[in-house]
Amino acid sequence: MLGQLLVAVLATGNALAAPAVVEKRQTSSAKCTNPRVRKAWHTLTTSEKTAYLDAELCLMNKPATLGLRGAKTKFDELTSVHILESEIAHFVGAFLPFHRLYIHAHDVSLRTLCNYTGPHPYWDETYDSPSFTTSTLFTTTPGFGGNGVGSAQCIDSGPFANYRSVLGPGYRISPDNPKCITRNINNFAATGASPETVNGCLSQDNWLSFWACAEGRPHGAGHGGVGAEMGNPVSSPGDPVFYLHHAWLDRLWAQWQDRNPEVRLKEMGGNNRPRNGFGGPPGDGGEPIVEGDGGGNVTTLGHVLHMHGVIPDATIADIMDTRGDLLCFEYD
Ligand SMILES: *[C@@H]1O[C@H](CO)[C@@H](O)[C@H](O)[C@H]1NC(C)=O
Ligand SMILES: *[C@@H]1O[C@H](CO)[C@@H](O)[C@H](O)[C@H]1NC(C)=O
Ligand SMILES: [Cu+2]
Repeated sequence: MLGQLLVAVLATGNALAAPAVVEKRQTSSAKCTNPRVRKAWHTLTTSEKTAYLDAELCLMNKPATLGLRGAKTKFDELTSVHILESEIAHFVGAFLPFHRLYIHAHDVSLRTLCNYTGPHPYWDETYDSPSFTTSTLFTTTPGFGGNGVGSAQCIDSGPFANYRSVLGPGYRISPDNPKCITRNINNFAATGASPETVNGCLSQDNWLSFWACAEGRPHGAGHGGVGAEMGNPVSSPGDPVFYLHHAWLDRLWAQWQDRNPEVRLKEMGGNNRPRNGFGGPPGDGGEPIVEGDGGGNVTTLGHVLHMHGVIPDATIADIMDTRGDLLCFEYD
C-alpha cells in the first residue's frame, strides 16, 4: 500500500541549499485523497501572509471556552495545552509526536474558529540560517513584527504588538499583570539550522538517533534564535512564531520518514519521562498523565497525546503519517 512512490527529484544547482525531501508519496489513506500542503513562510504571497496573520489575531480575539488554567483567549488555550503537557512532551519519545498533533490543533483552530483556508506555514530556518535577524518573519511587510525593545523586551511592531497574556513565563500566571510578547532575536543559535546540521539529522538511520538529533540543535535554533518568550521551554507558544518553528521541525521528521516510509511510519520509542526532570506545573490538577504505553516507560504507538479539549486526544499511531486520515497534510 505504501509501495508506490512518486519520485520527484528536485533539480537544484546547490545541494547545500536544498536538504529538502526528494520524493512525495501517494497517500495510503482512504479518506485523505487531497492532503493540504504546508508552505514556507518566505514563499507565501503578501495576501497569503496577511490572511494567516489575520486568522491568528482572530484566535487572540476569541474568548476562551475550555476552562484551562489562566487562559483568556482561544490563542491562550493553545499555550495552556503546551504548558500543561510540557513536562512529558520534551526530552521524551513523544516530543515530535506531541508537537505534530499540537501544530495540527493550531491549524484546526485557525480553520474552524477563524475560517482560515490558507496553508499552515512553516519557518524554513535552513533558508534563514545563519542570519535569523534578517528573516522575513520579523518584519511588518507583512510579518510577525520585529525584535523586543527595552529592558522588558516587548515587541512593539506588527500585528501582535498589543497582545497581552496572563500566561508565562514558564508556569507563572499573572491575572493582574498581563504581559506583552517578548523577543530577543539573535544569530547565536542559527547554525543549529544550517544545511549541514539538518542533513546530519536526516541521515540518521533510526528513530532514537533521529529524534535526539532533531530535538537538539535544529529544535534549539528557533527557540534560542528568537529568544525571550520563545526561549522558554514551557510557555514559548505565547509567541506565535512558535507554530512556524515547530511546523519546520515537524517537516524535518516528515522528510526523514519519507526516506523510508515502510519502516519509519511505524518506528517509535524513547523514554516517557524526561531523564533529568523538567519540573511540572504547580499542583492545580493539571499534572500531565502518561497514558497508553501499557504502564511501561517506553513510548509506544499507543501513547496518548493530550490536547485538553482543543481537539480530541489522539494516539501516536494516529499521527505517524501526516498523510493519514486524521492529519491529511504534507509539506512542500
Ligand atoms: C466564519 O464563517 C461563518 C459562515 O460564513 C460565519 O458565520 C462566521 O462569522 C465566520 N467567522 C469568522 C471569525 O469570520
Ligand atoms: C525507564 O526509562 C529509563 C530512561 O529511558 C531507563 O533507563 C530505564 O531502564 C527504564 N526502566 C524500566 C523499568 O523500563
Ligand atoms: Cu514544546
